[in-house]
Amino acid sequence: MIQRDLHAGLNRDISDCYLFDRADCIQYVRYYSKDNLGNEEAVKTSVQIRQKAVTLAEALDNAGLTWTTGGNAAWFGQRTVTYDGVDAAQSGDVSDSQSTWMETSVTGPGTLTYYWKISSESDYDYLSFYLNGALQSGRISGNVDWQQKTYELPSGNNVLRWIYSKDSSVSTGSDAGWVDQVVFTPTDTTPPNPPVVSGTTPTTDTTRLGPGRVAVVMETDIQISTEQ
Ligand SMILES: [Ca+2]
Ligand SMILES: [Ca+2]
Ligand SMILES: [Ca+2]
Repeated sequence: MIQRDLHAGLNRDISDCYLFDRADCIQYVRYYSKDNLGNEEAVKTSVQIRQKAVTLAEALDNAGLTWTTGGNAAWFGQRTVTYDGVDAAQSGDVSDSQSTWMETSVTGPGTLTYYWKISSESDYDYLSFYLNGALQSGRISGNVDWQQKTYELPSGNNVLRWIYSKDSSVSTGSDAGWVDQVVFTPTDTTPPNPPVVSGTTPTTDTTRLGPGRVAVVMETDIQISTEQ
């Protein structure tokens, strides 16, 4: 005799997540039951709305930059804690004595700005910014709401790295750091065009002042302009 147990052996068949709008996608989930002979039967289909994954480039609003992430966990894009109301990068989930970083590089000179925020154990678990391998002053810990940072970057390649790092014990708050709106504005180093000098060929005017005397007048118009 076939006995059907709707709970034992219930398994799921999950479809692709079909794009629903910019942030969400729809996924179909079909549930099966299995009888005592091993036959499966679909018992329920449901629809779930899921958030589409956010890339780091999307989250940090700078598609022109290439982002890498590593350490004991990966930074990721999310839409829950943001400065711009849309998306931001969040540090990966790490344990005591671990760290997680994300990195990109830009060609200077230029101005770098970004926003960051942290919720961590104050004075022990930090969100830090490294420029070309050097820790920059003003790392944050504890509960610091969104604040903007600005750096003047030297010429050449600049490696930008954000690290969330924990000491050997205690986690408080959300135990995470966030970064949003990374903007790099290169300094315009193109030399200005040299001034253009234009004018008429000098003319002479010879006037007799009297017997044997001549005054020579030379005239020209000169315009100096700078083409932008
Ligand atoms: Ca974005
Ligand atoms: Ca963003
Ligand atoms: Ca700690």
